[in-house]
Amino acid sequence: MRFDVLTLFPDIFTGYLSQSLLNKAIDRDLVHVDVHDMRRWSTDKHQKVDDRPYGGGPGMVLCVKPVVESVEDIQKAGNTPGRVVLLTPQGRQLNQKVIEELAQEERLLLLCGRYEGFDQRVTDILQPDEISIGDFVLNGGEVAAMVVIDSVIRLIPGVLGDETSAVDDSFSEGNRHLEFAQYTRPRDFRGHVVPEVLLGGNHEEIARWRREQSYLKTRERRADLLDE
Ligand code: 6GU
Repeated sequence: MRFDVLTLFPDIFTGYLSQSLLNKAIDRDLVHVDVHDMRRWSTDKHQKVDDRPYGGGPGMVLCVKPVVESVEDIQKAGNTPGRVVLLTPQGRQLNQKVIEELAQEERLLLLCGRYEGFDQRVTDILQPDEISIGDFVLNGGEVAAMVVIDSVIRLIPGVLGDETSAVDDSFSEGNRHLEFAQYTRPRDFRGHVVPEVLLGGNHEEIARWRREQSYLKTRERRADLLDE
């Protein structure tokens, strides 16, 4: 799967992209990520890509020209045009279902906003899939773009070591419960002991205990998931 990220702050992505899981996926050609600095499409001598809003008001608005032209050029540079995703607090809210939908794509273009947002004509012309990661405000779409990449790549076959591990994830299709508690050595840490059932080796009993723990935790913390 190929991701093209369009941002004014490409350096934000370097640390994230070099983390081992993603790096391995990139080395094995399962994932390809290109980060593009939108300033490259500025025709201004100071590489300006934003301007004051018509009608007045605080802040700056990202200009239509560099944004639309960068998307057009980047689309042309690949084999197939990608689905354009615009990260904005005004978008539909991201959840695992949306992630599963995005993971079906061959290519995604992730447009990261900054400042007070984009000129409306960016949306009118590109008709992107507008996505928000929740009801809170970030300084820009970069962290949200990393959230999208991070959760989408888990679903690409071969990216995770164990192929089944994403299937069991909370919120995945057919799985609407929180995960049961896990323990590893030591058995006793300052008097906090591992539940006896996990030490016995009775797999049926362990599975039953985990299902029950998972249900109880979901009922206590996220009863809304059980209603769905
Ligand atoms: Cl995608 N962008 C910004 N700037 N703020 C957000 C967001 C995105 N999702 C939630 N808040």
